[in-house]
Parts: sequence; C-alpha cells; structure tokens
Amino acid sequence: MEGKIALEEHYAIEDTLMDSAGYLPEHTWAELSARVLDIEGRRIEEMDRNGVELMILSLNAPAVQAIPDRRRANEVARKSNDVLAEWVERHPGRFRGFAALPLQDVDMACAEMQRCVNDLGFVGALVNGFSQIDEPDTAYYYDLPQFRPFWQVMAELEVPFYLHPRNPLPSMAQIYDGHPWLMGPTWAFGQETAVHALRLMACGLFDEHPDLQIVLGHMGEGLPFSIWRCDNRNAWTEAPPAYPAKRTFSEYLQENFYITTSGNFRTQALINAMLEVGADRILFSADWPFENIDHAAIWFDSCTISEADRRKIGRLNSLELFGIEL
Ligand code: GRE
Ligand code: ZN
Repeated sequence: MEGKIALEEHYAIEDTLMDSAGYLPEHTWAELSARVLDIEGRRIEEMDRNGVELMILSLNAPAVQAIPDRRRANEVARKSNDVLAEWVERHPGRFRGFAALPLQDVDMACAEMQRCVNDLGFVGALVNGFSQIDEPDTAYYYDLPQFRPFWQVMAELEVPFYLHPRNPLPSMAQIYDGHPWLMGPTWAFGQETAVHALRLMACGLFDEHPDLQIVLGHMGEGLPFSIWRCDNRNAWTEAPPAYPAKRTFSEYLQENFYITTSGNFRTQALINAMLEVGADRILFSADWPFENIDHAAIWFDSCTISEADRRKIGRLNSLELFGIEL
C-alpha cells in the first residue's frame, strides 16, 4: 500500500542517544545508533521503498522521562523538540512531530506542550511511561492528581498523547530478577505500559475529559486480549468496579484509545484488536529504528483484512486523528 503513515518512529539527539544502548545485542549498536540519529538519509529511503509517505517522529526512550532533575529534563525536551521542528520544516511532506515533555514539572510540561502545538505545529505528544522526579529511584504515573492540570491542557489542545513504553526501575522489577531477557520489548515494556494505561482508565481521567485520546503501540500492549477479563472477572459476585472511574475499562479502551501496529506484525493480534476497538481506532506503525520498516510494511500490505480497513489503518485514521493535510 502506498501512502502509509507511521507514528512510532524514533530519532535521537546526542544528549539522548545512549538511552537506546543496552536493549539490543552489543554487535548491533553501530547499526542502531546510525539508524536512530539519521533523519533524511536512510530513513527516507526506507520510507520510499516501503510505501510510507509520512512519519510522525518522536524522541527515543526513556530520554526525558529518566532525567530526575526538572530543569535538565525541560532543557533536553526543548532542545529535542526544536531539532525536530527543523526537520519537519525541511520535509513537510514526509515528517510531523510529537513533543517530548518534561513531566517532572507539570507547569513546564504544560508550557512546552503549548509551545510545541501552537508555535512548532506538532500534532501530539509522545511520553515514555512514568517520570523519575527529583530522586532517581522514583516513578510517577500520570493518573496521580498532580498531573490533572497537564491533562486539562492536552484536552484544550485537542491533540493525542502517545504512551510509549519504558522499563521498570531495578527497584521495582523484582519479578524479572534472574530473567533479564524478559525486560524491554520481550515483555516488561508491555506490562509496564498496559498497567499505566489501566491506571489512567481507572482514575476517572476520561470522565473528566471524555474527548482525550491516548495512543498505545505494540497492538495495544496486550490490552485488547485482556480487557474483557479486566471487566468481567468474578461476574457472579455482581461487584461494581472498585475504582473511582464511572465506566468499564472496555468503554474507555473503545472511546479514549487508539492502537498502533508498532513492533507487533501479527495478523492474529491485529484481528483481535479490530474485534475489540474497531478498524477506526487502529493505526499502522513500524517502531523504527528498533524494528524494520520492511518487516512492518510487507506484513501490513498483505495481511488478511479488507482493503477498506487497510486504507483506514494504513493512512486515513491517522490523517483524521492528527488533522494532517498532505
Ligand atoms: C522502542 O522504542 O519501542 C524500543 C526501545 C528500545 C528497545 C526496543 C524497542 O526504545 O522496541
Ligand atoms: Zn518505540
């Protein structure tokens, strides 16, 4: 399919490059670091070869979220957003931008988000899970009450928030002790991000902001498969959900979330997601440079869905969600 749009596609600046080290085997670092630093060379060639017209670019992970010092977090976010804005300006037909945000400080995050949308023309934010704030060994999730003013700004700006994975901190990852191979994209990323998304649903955020839209990668981080059980466990007890939110998890998943195909090129998983949230809420993505664009595109272009759904997922849903005109 020509004209695809992909939106979990990362770049790095020198300040954040080393955040991408250590996930993949050592011998791949030369290749990975070259991929993530490149913007208009190999990346655009890969896009052209695989029918990707536009990438919405975001900073690598965990980057800003892992900088406990709030002024430094703000500095790195602003710097990376400025760099990205220049690339988008140079290639308006090929790139758009997601803001990196210093959620270590809600006022700074709000100001940067407003700047990114109003001044730089970005189409949303991409944030790498919880933020470490002041002390390295801390994890603040965005359902916490202090983040409500930030969500108010997101709702006013009417742009989506991409909740991207990061690993749990060592002090919070006992379940993985002795099993480091389960960290990262194998399992820990998805577990961490799915729980974060469930926390956002359960806290009542979407009752306060019914139009707020969160994007999840990796075919929804396991949630489409599990959401029925989240709502219906022990149904014979007829116990109402014991959380502050007013509605079921499924309803929020269907009305406040979009799901991308990043890093999960599996038709069975796609069909499951389509059956839970509908083809209107699924968006093609690759997860470059951590996944290959050809692996994503060859699978997606031939997977067994209708051509109408392929057009929606590959392109039309993203044009509409992000208000993009090409
Ligand atoms: C990602 O951005 O999805 C990612 C990383 C690091 C390793 C693998 C991966 O940030 O998919
Ligand atoms: Zn990613």
